[in-house]
Formats: sequence, C-alpha cells, structure tokens
Amino acid sequence: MKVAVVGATGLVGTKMLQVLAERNFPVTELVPVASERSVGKEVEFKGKKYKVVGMEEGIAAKPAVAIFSAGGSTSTEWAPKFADAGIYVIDNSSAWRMDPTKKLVVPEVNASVLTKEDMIIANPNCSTIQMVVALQPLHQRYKIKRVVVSTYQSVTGTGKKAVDQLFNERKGAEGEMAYKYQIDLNVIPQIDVFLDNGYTKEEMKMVKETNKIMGDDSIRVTATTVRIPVVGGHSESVNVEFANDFDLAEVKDILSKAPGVIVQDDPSAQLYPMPMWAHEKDEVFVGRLRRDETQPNTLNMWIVSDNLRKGAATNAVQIAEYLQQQGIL
Ligand code: 2RA
Repeated sequence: MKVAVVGATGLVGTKMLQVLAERNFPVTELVPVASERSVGKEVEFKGKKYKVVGMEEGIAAKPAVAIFSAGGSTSTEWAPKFADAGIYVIDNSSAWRMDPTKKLVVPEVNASVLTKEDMIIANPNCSTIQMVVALQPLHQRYKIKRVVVSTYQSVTGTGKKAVDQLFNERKGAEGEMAYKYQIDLNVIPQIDVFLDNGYTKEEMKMVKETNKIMGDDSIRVTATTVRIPVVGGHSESVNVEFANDFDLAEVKDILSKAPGVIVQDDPSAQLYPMPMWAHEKDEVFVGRLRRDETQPNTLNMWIVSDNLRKGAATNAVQIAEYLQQQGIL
C-alpha cells in the first residue's frame, strides 16, 4: 500500500516512519511529504531512501492513506484536499478533533465508530490518549462520574526546539527558548495558551477529548497540565470517582486484561510506571493503584506512556491498521 507521511521530517513524523516499519504496516511505497523548506531532503524507511516531496506532489502520488503530523493550519488547509482526492487522512493535529463531523479515535476505546465514509480521522492529544486507554475498561465496569488529573509532561510533547532548550540549559549553553521560562531544574504549570476560563488549551483538550472518545458527556473531567524536565514520556496522576464501588484486586485484574495496558504495581518491590521504562514502548503503563480514602468509590492511579508513540505515532498507525483490517484501506 502506498502510504504518505505528511510532516515526515518532524519529531512525530520521524517516529511515524519508525513505527510503520516496526509494526510491519504493509507499505509498498512511502511518500514522505513536508513543507517547502524540507522538500528535496531524504528520509530513510526500511533501509531505503525516499525524497521528501511537497503537498501537491503528495496528492498526485495517490497514496491510499496519509498520516499527517504537520500542525493545525497545514491540516486545516491540506487534509480536505487529500480527502477530496480519495486519500484517507489520519491527522495528529488539533484541527479536526472537536469537529462534530469527524471521528476522534483511540483504537482500544472506540475504533468501532469508524466507517469507510470517514476520510479525515483525528488522532487525539497525547495526554488524553494514555488516560482514556486506562479509563475505558474501568468505566465499562464501574461507570466513571468524575476524573481529576494532573500531568507531568515531557519536552518532546512540545517538539525539537524544546528538547534543544533542555539540553542547552543542561550544558549551560545559550540557545532559542521554546518556553517562556527555563525548563531544566524547573516545572512549568502551563501547557499551551491560557483560555478565558483560566485553564490552558491542553487542559481543556483533556476534558473535551475524553468525553468525545469515551462517548459519554456525563463524565466530568478537570485537569492541571504541567511541563517537567523529562525528555520523553508523559506521566499522569489520576483520581477517578465511580458511580459504583470497586474491588482493588478486580481493578488490577481488569486493567491487566485491558488492551494496550500494562500494570506495573507492586509497592513491596517499589514497582510503578516511570517514563524511562515506557520509552519506545507502545503500551500505557498503570500503577500506584489505591483507594482514595477521603471519599467513597474513588481510585487513585498513575499512568505513564511514551508520548511520541502511543501518544501520537503508534495511535495513528493503529488507526491505519484498523482501517486495513476492516478492508477500508
Ligand atoms: C504536549 N500535548 O505535550 C502536547 C503534544 N501534543 O505539549
């Protein structure tokens, strides 16, 4: 199958190429697409070199599917043009996520909403993806009423410029700033811009996207999203109130059997999820499972995942795999 990766030279685009190769997605020909300044560069895929082409050329190549990670404005402009040419688009930007005519998909949770009419499919925000993978199986059993989440997000979530800022600061070197403040030896309680309600855009993404993916607007979500000086892997402290009481052993059992989840939870061995262990893994790691003793039916948990993989590239490739399994691609 001919597959285009739009934004092929960026951090997420590069990860998409890696994940497509590793998961053996049946790519017969790769069409790497990027902005004008990257056209002509080469990217490597499965030991072969491919020349990066521009948008028009990407459409003319007629891939079956285009996986986009090129930013919101590029997606707004170009995803419909690819779709009009009969090319399925899986888009990693925020451009289409809350569009009521587009599906927002985490395959473990709601792949079944997809039909062959969905020419543009939205890939959710990284911090939302890893949370809903762990919440969905518990929601099915105990029905979630409310979620309070605080995130600890790594700098790869911002992009290459932020990674450079962190390493420059560690070396004591000057360089461009991705953040308003120093990130090394610091914690920044702001991800994306502030909105009128005092929350950041990232926080409201976690609220709205969770409701849309889980298909349940009755779940109340409140979030505080925070940038920390970790290179890769997002962590989340999640407090979940259920309508029904739960049994902790059963929670562990449900999560251990849930698709895409690995439970790492053994206080006696100091075993819990950490970004360094989630690195280059496709799963969502869950631990620190314990009852919130301050109110009934409430669970505390700690969720970690590789934000460039399950939080972006892997989730997008899994959507493509699902379309292929369904005979849509
Ligand atoms: C971040 N959620 O970590 C973003 C990336 N999509 O900043």
